[in-house]
Formats: sequence, C-alpha cells, structure tokens
Amino acid sequence: MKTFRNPVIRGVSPDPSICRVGNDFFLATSSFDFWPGIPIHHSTDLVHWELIGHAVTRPDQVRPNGDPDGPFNLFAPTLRHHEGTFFVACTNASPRDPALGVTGGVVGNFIVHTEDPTGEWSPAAWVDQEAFDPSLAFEDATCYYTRRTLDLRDPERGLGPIVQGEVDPLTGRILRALQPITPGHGGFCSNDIEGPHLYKLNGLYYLFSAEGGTEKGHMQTVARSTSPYGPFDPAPHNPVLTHRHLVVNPIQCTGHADLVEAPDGRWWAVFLATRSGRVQGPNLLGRETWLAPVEWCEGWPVIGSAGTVSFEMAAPALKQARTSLRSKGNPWLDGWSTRGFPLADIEIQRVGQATEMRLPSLPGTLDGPDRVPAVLLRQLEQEASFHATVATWPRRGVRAGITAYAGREHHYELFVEWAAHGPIAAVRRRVADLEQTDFLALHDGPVSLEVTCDGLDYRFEVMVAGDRICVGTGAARLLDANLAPGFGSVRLGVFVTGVRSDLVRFTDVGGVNVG
Ligand code: 6LW
Repeated sequence: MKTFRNPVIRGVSPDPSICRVGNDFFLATSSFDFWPGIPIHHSTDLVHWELIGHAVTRPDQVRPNGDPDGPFNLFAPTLRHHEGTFFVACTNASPRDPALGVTGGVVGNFIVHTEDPTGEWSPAAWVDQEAFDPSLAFEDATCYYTRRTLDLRDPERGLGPIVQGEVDPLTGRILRALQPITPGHGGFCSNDIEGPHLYKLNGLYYLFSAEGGTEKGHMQTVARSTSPYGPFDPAPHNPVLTHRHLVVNPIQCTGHADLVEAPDGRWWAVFLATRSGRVQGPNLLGRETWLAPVEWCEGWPVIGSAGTVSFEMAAPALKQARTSLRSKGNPWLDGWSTRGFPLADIEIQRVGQATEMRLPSLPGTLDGPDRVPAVLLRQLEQEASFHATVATWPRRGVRAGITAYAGREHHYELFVEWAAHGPIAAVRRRVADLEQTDFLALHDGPVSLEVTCDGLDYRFEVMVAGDRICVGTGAARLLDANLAPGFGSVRLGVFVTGVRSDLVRFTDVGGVNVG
C-alpha cells in the first residue's frame, strides 16, 4: 500500500482551507502578523504542496485606510473557487483602532479575489467587524457567509453560535442579515464552536466546524440539514475528528478541518494538528497542515480511523504535479517572511544554492511592536539549523545578526556590533520580562553566524578564521508555541537594528529544515 507522511505542510501553517479546480488543489493557511500574508499552496496529489503565491501582500488588503504601519493579524482564511474566480475570506484580528472608527475587537472580516492565484489579489472588500473565521459557500447566484460570533456569547453557557447570512463576495455587501444557525450558545460537543464551513452534498447542507478551542481540546464536528439555515442535526458519531482523549499520542490539537472531493471521487480532509503532545518536548513548530482520508457512512463523513489520524496513512491515488505553477524570480516564494510589511529596500537574491541579502538598519529592537528588518524562515522540524555570513561589518550603533524568533518577547539573537572596546559577538535572550546577554570579543571582518536546534536547545556559534566558537545557548522550551502569545512557532532568520542608518550585506544565508 502506498502511504504518505503527515504533516503535509510542515512548520506553522494552521487553519488550512482547500478547494479543487479540475485536477488542481489549492490551499490557504493563516499567517498572523507575518508578511506576505495568507500563503497559497498548490498540489495535484494532496501530499506534495508548493507555495505559489500569497493572497495578501498590500496595505489596501488589511487596513481600510491602507496604512502600511497599521498592525495586522490574519486569521483562518477560507479559500473557494467559483466560476473562474478564487475567493479568500479572512479576518484582520489586530487590535481595535479608534482612528479607523472600528467598533469591535477586530479591524474586520474581508474578502479578496483573483482569477490567478499566483498573481496579485484584489483590494479587500470589507464585510463586517465582528469575531473571525469567515467562510464562503456558493450555490448558484447565492454566496453564503458563515462565521463564528462573539456578540451573542453568554458568560456561563458558551462563546456563541455560528451565524450565517449572504454576501456579494466582490463588494462585501451583506445581502441577507446574519442569523444564528446553531442552537444555544455553543456547538454540538462543546460551548466553543468556530471555523465553520458549509457544503451542499446530495441535496443536504453540511455544517462542518471546529470545537473545543484550538489547543488540546480541539475537535471537528458535523451537522446536516435540508436548509442552509438549519435546524442542523449533529452526526451521531461527533466529534468526527479529535485526539483530545489520546493523552500520550504525540499528535494533538487535531481540528479546524476543510473537506475536498478528489477527481477520483474520494474525499479528503485537511486540518491542523501539532506534533508535540502533552508528554513530548517543546512545540517549536506550531500548528501544521495535515491530511486524512474521509469515508462516507450513511451520509456522514468519517475522518481517518474513526476520527483519529497517524503520521503515516494510505496515500491518495493521485499523481504528483510534474510542472510548477510558481513564478520565477520572487524570493518570497522560498518562504521568507517579515513581521509587518517589509521595508522597500530589503534585497533578497538567490546565488546558486545560497541566498544573499541586503538589509537596511532600523531603530528599535526585535522586542518592539514596530516593523523590524528581520527576514525569517519557519522552523520545519525540531532539529533545524540556520546560518548567515555578515559580509559587511555594521557601522557603530548597528547590530547585524541571526535570530530564533517566536515573538516580540520570546526570542534569542546572535549578533555582531562595535562595543566601546572593539568588535564583539553577543547572544541575547529575551524571554517574557527577562533579558540576558553573553559577549565574545572578535576582530572585525566577515564572520559566519550559525544557530542549531536539537529540540532542547538553540546553540549559537560564530565561525572566525576557521574556528567555531559557541557564544551561548537558549532553552528551546522557552520559545514553546504555548508560551509565546499569538499562535506562535519559531522562525529563524537574519536581522539588522540600530540607531544609525546602514545597509548590511549577508551572504551564504540558509539552513536545514527551515522554509
Ligand atoms: C482561528 C480560530 C482559532 O481563527 O485559532 O482558537 C484562530 N481558534 O479558529 C487562529 O488560528
């Protein structure tokens, strides 16, 4: 039996949403406050995925006033294809902003569209400003708009039902007011229901939702009705996917799923899960994208083995794509990202297998809420490494280095700079409100920096004149996704900060198990 290995997209890639166009599958995931936003992957066999574009790349897609300095935090996209056009419904869940006249706790739910998912997507069509997890379902000329709500929550009974209305997906205009479609204040198996997707199959409407929160209690439930607005009957075997009861299983947090039918008539679910369980080591990789087969039994979906999944599962009988849809010459499709919109003068160039970069310095540190010239790759395995050579020594007042970054208040840095007595390398650890730095005296001149993670520690080393010297280490568990706020995971990359303006050149930038 041919098998495949989960996760099918490694490294932080939660809330997957999938659609099929002919033999091609497209998949979108959350990207939070990292740019480019909402990665779009392509596959023909559901197992091998290639990053082909991003749905959100411009300020006019995340802020109603197009402000490039305004915060963004992009949650749980839904990707759908209808009559030649791709749509992504998504949320900018960054904090409220009085300057925009935003009344809720989020900037808003919006829809972008394109005919070419490898190219530019439209400006945002804003729908509303409440809660998150918006989803679209097309039926003839109707576009259902389904999401969670927090407005109707009851402090004692639950976080609120799923609500649904109808929209014009091109303008965002609500054509039918949203109404609750699940009973009471929660879901079918918990008092926290979210991430809804509606499908019409064989004349019935299926409501497929995540429940129990996105952590260890995560699960997926299904309910069906003859009307898109319910009442919905829950499946007798709900939850249809969960590992909440499998305490020692390394696979945890399974849920937030989306369904797709392959060209051969078989059904599959993509969903998020983590690879470190309650008893395993730190979770450095965040919530990743997984795949499992779906069988239909008396008109109900059964995911994996009665709602549980494994690392190795029977593979889809589909062929891997022979040609790439990825356009050449866009370095961001190698997986690089910045926190917030990038500065215009960041240059990334592929030189053979290696990458070269030129980064401008910017005042501030990696701890700040502002944009920082850090260019990062997601960590894809517990064991990973990243290296860069500082080819031009930074000017006084400027730091150039590499980082293991899980958030503003959870990261380690190895950098070089001029101290009062001469050039130094330093390892700085920032964990919550603690900060600790180790120093090493150096000579100026090109210096190679390397960080290696073995799952337990991040080890920071410099290579000077043929010698490898360890400058310091940092405990991996302090960068755990559960500690760093914001649905974290670790990214490895280069950065330049400082009070003076400078342009630092890095050569030989890259690593193992990063991307
Ligand atoms: C996602 C939501 C969730 O929107 O996590 O807690 C959010 N649950 O479904 C971000 O991934």
